[in-house]
Amino acid sequence: MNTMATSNPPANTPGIAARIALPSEDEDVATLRRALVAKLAYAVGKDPIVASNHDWFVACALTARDRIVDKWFPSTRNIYNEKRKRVYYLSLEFLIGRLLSDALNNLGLTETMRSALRELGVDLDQLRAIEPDAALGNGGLGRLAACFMESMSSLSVAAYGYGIRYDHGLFRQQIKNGWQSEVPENWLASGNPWEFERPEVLYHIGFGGSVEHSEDDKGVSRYAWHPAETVEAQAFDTPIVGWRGRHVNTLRLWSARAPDPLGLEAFNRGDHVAALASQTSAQAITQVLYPSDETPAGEELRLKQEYFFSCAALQDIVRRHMSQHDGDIRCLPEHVAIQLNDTHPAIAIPELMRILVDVHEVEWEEAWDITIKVFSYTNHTLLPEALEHWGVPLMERLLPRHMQIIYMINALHLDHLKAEGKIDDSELGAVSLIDENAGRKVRMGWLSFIGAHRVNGVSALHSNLMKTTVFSTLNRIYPDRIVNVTNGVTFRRWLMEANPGLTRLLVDTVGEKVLDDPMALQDFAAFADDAAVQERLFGIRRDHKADLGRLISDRLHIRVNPDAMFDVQIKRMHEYKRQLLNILQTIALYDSMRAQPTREWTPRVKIFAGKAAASYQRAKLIIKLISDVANVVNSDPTLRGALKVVFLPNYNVSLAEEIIPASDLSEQISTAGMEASGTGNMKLGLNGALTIGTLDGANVEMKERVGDDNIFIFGLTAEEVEERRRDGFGTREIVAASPVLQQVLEQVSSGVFSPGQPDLYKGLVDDLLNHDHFLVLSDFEAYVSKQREAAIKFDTKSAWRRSAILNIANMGWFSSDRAIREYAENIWNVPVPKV
Ligand code: NBG
Repeated sequence: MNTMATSNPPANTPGIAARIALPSEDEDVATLRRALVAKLAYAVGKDPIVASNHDWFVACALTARDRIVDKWFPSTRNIYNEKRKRVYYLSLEFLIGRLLSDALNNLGLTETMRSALRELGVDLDQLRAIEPDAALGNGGLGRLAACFMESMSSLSVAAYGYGIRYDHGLFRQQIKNGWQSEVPENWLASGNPWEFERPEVLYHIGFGGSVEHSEDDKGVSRYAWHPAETVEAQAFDTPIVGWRGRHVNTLRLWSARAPDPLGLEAFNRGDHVAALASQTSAQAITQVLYPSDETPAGEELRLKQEYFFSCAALQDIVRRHMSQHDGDIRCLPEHVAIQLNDTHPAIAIPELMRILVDVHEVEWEEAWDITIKVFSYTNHTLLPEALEHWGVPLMERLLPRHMQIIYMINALHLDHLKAEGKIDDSELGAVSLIDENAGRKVRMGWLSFIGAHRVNGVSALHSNLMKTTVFSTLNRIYPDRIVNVTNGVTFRRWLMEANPGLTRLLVDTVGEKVLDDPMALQDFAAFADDAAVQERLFGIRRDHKADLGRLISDRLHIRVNPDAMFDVQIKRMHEYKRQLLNILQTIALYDSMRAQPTREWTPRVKIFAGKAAASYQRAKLIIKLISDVANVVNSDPTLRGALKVVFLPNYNVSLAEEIIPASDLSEQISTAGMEASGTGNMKLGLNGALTIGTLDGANVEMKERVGDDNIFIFGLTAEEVEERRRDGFGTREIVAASPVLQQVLEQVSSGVFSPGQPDLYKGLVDDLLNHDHFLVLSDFEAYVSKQREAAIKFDTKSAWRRSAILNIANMGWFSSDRAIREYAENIWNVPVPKV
């Protein structure tokens, strides 16, 4: 037995680096202190005597950034000198959250910085909490992009991230009387110390106008696009430092502005508003993430955003390539791999064709060959409503040349398939890039598929379903194109920074190698039955639960018992994720507790957090139901605190970092076949939570790795879901057979939780009974009985703890480092340097 593990240091003192000398941690406290004071004076312009915590945060971030920059230049120079192939990750979302802990942790400076600040009378943790959370993403897709950026830096893959610098990002969620409302997120209000503004990196982005056709001397048709409107894309660079400061990549985000910001003639005429109109309309492009696309204007703005950043990125990529490779555009695929994160940047495909054919006069066939070799595409969802389609009239108006190119791609694609005998006439409609069914629309998913050499899903199940559902015909025609890369998460953020106590325990038990090699976590399995290790682990976890309890009490004035099971569902609010199933089970549990108040119930805290899309009324109603149930349950004295329900507002990355290390039970209960992967499941498992979930997304692979005894799997499989949907739901029979369910539905429907508005949830329940598309009722009993099993196991401390250890030990494979290696090898064809 490892005796080190039995020593019991204070569970939650942060900073593994204090005990583990990292190579870069050679800067001493005094030097750093001097650097901080100098920054405060000369960059922030404040005297330490009057400096606020925010001033110190900026000084601290700038001090860290200097050290990142010192590593940034050599990284960039190496890539350049070695003529390394670069990866370009195009994403509408980069949900990076706060960066201070990432920077300090990866530089190995956390403890030195803490001490330097302490000598100045400043507390590092308070500074961390001040940093605004960069909400440049919505959910898993955006957080994945952020984890991938960090892993690419950690693995020294030469990479750029390209996206949008939203002034307001995703909205801030407020909950008033149980209802969600949205207010703009002002993350830039006090500046952003991490970024470098690049006024000189500026590209023109055109919209609208006309296409001029001509013939050159050889009689070849040439096309020139003359846009009617131009906006400027200006770059802002954020350096992303990898683990141990080995390598630094760039996240380049674009901000929009008008080439002519002030119409002076109008201004002098006294029409001040008109004078600013072009600036306002340009800036609208980079105001918010996911502007509502319910109106035609909103739809147009969304397409403008997508073209805006794709076009700026491509101009930047091509400029860099041409300057480095003697103006030879034809060797682009040897030096450039572009990953399309979902279809949002799919317009980059016709844009590259336009650059190649119209600007560089490459012949069509060769241009198409180059394009396919350069691009690859990740699909993140099979939900039909999320597959982007742009109306042909809108495309023709906004991007006339691109529409022509898409028509051409389509015609050649269909001709080719027919000539090769790969499809017959009846299948033409299914593979065409233009959907003729309900108004003519461009299928961006199809465009991405045929314009990329690899198309990947994000879990084994999801990739297989891609082959058999949405992309079945295309997959038959191009059988090697779809590959799988199961998602991963960066352990630097989700283990080391979010849970330093656990990190230290892992170092003490399995050794320092665990900091560099996530697979070394496997060795932790040897401690599964070690009582001392169990004790220490659960001491650490209890401290996190107490912290989260304080946060809940501060924000919501609800008191929770840190020894209760923290049963957690944190993710976007969506019907397929089935927060509704969870709250119905909560009501059933509440009913049982009230019916038998003297029984020894496993105390539970049900924790929910997540945003609903602004226009998604049903999801907002489910938030309201959770809040209403919380009000009733939390104030019921008969329960004596055995059950609490909490909805934490404004879920974001930093809130996730607080909740995850404090979670016991991880709710991953989507309707099977609908969650592409999930990544919260991995983060929670890594921190020692046990999963209750369906056989969906990456849960399937988690089950294979942690073993059936260490995960609570229930419910219909993806195939069974399909069958149910085909053969009818039989909801009335299901309800008739379950008195518990009957009672729960009756309570919700009759207004027990909404006495002021007794009919509020009637429609919700009626819909479940009539058309339970997400199979909430079908899975209800199985879920309730798994929840009972989970409670029994929770009460058997040693069994639960053993499973928690085995979850942590088997999560190594779900590191985003593994995922990035797979992309590098199977998709991008770039070497991953050995460290
Ligand atoms: C999400 C899926 C998740 C998946 C992430 C990252 C979108 C459109 N999709 O299951 O719902 O984990 O992508 O791949 O955000």
